[in-house]
Amino acid sequence: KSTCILFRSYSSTTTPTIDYNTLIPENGNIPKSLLDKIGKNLHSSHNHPLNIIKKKIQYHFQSKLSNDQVDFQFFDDFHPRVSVKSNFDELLFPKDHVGRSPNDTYYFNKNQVLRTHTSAHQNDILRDGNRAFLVTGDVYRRDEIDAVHYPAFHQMEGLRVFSFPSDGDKKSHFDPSINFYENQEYKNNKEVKIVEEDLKRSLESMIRGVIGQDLQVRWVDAYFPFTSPSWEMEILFNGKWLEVLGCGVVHPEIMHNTGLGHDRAWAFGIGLERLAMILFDIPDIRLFWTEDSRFHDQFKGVDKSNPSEKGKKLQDIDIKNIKFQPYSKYPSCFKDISFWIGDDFHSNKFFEFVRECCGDLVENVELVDNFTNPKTNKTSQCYRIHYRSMERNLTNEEIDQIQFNLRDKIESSLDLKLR
Ligand code: FA5
Ligand code: MG
Repeated sequence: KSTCILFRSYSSTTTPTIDYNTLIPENGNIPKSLLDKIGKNLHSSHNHPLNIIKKKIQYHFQSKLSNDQVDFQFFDDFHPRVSVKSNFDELLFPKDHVGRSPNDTYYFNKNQVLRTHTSAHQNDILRDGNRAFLVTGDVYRRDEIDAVHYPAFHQMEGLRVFSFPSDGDKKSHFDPSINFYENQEYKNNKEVKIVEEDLKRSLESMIRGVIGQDLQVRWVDAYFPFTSPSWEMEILFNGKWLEVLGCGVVHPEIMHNTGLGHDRAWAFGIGLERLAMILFDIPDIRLFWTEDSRFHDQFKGVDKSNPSEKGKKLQDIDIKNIKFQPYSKYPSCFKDISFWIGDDFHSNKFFEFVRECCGDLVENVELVDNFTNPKTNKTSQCYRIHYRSMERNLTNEEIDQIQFNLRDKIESSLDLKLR
């Protein structure tokens, strides 16, 4: 893994020749622990750090950009159950894009998923006639387990449409014979360049407004099926470049399909946990889901607005340099588990099974050994499961019991044989 790409993202272009549809179980692949997250709406919970971040970004777009006559609409409560059409097809994901794999995405059934990103709402909102908006919501991805990865997290999507004075040519910009991901004439087009500049300027000013004026920012070329050209923004944090958002100029085919073929637009998608972790020094992504008052008390009263007064102009929230004070780091302990894997084994299924079976006490799961017997061609893997509670000391007996339960159930659920 490279140092800056901490998330497996939709910028990956690997295209194995698989029909993912055939891999989707009839009753879906969503564990109950995740279904329980739906409706928690942490991003709308007053004084929750994710709510504070959301409002700070909304405030920024509302106040800083409203002088040039754009009124950003805010959408905060779209349900995370969306169609495959919205999440992938209308965003021009190729049929064999790895993001569609049920190893990466939670499916209710062949046609409906837990949205994997807030981009899933772009097309509908554009079709409804909105020209500038922010959408915030919980998103879900099957992923590895550690301090910065959790299968449920939050994103904010931003999009803004631009019209250019027509030179009499009323043709849609979309042309199926042009490869907009590569075409240089398109990428160097004057309007596209203007949109690019506005996008980068707006996002740099937003991120500095939220994190700090002296923040160092850089742009890295990226690929997303639904934008071209595309970039990722990285910020320098504790000496390391961290990816915080993906963005780009909306693909002309999407503009065309939503009735905006003459216009251009920019769009971005930003992860809220990552920003909140930086801003408040929150060390572990699981803390966002805790109900422990020692966590929530630290953010009480930061947001002075009255949650019942909706629709009022937002005030910026002064976080007064609040830093999360860990209320004690209880010791961790680890247990190893080794098994022979079959062809159908996928590490994400294992991570998820561990999460499902052992709950949020699991802090981290790491592969510590991978061995293929040259004679039998069988592969054995050993994973180390680190346990830690955010709230209390764990006893050895308790962890033994959890690990025993895991071993007891795992063979009948996953394609593997314990060693
Ligand atoms: C997307 O999800 C695109 N929809 C972003 C986008 C929108 C591009 C509009 C262009 C136009 P990506 O998978 O890179 O891209 O995720 C975007 C951001 O979400 C990341 O930069 C990161 O901040 C956050 N993120 C992604 N995966 C995780 C994860 N597992 N845990 C926490 N945050 C994550
Ligand atoms: Mg990314």
